[in-house]
Amino acid sequence: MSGARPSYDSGTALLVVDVQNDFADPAGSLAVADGAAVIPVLAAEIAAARAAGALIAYSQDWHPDVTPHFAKDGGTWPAHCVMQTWGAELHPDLPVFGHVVRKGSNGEDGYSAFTMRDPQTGAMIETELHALLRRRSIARVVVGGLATDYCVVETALDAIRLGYETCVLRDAVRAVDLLPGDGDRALARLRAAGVTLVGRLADAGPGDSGARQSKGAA
Ligand code: VGL
Ligand code: ZN
Repeated sequence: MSGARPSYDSGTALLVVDVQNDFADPAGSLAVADGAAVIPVLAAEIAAARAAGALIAYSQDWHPDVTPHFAKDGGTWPAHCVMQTWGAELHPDLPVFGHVVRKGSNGEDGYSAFTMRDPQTGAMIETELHALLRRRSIARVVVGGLATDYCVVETALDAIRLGYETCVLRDAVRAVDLLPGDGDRALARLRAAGVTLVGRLADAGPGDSGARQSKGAA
């Protein structure tokens, strides 16, 4: 699976990570710079995946009002993706054809669509995603969404750790970049772990015009 576009078949799953209003809409509480730009790219991938009979799964960050994930409760983040609120909804422009996997509903912490951490015991808990992919005999996963340096990187690292051939769509991810360069460092971690990066757009920073760059696909 290399080159500018992944190929889809019934053994491949497209994982659309956290394309929710709080991340993708500029008015969201944890808005990712240029986050909505992933939507048309993902829409094309979703269409290609559907046409080829691939599985499509969407993850949704789905937090209670009070969770150690939020700064006000001892964690890192402003409140975001609180279940049953506008911010937690998948972005209205995202075509949704497939399973939605919610994570964090019981106050678990973490970023991956595959695993969550119990804040009391520190134990890792699986979401239903791995079982779903196994049930469908999925061997390869293609990942895009938000944000590169949190949920995308952790989801893709879990995928390769679980034995899936894993590729990340560079044109369909954007980073939080709490520290400048976090998104690029996440891509480097992915490459080092054996994840294939496809597409050509570098992780666009605020000063980037959004023009395609020819840094070359990894
Ligand atoms: C995410 C920060 C906090 C993400 C989720 O989806 O990347 N980032 N919760
Ligand atoms: Zn979150």
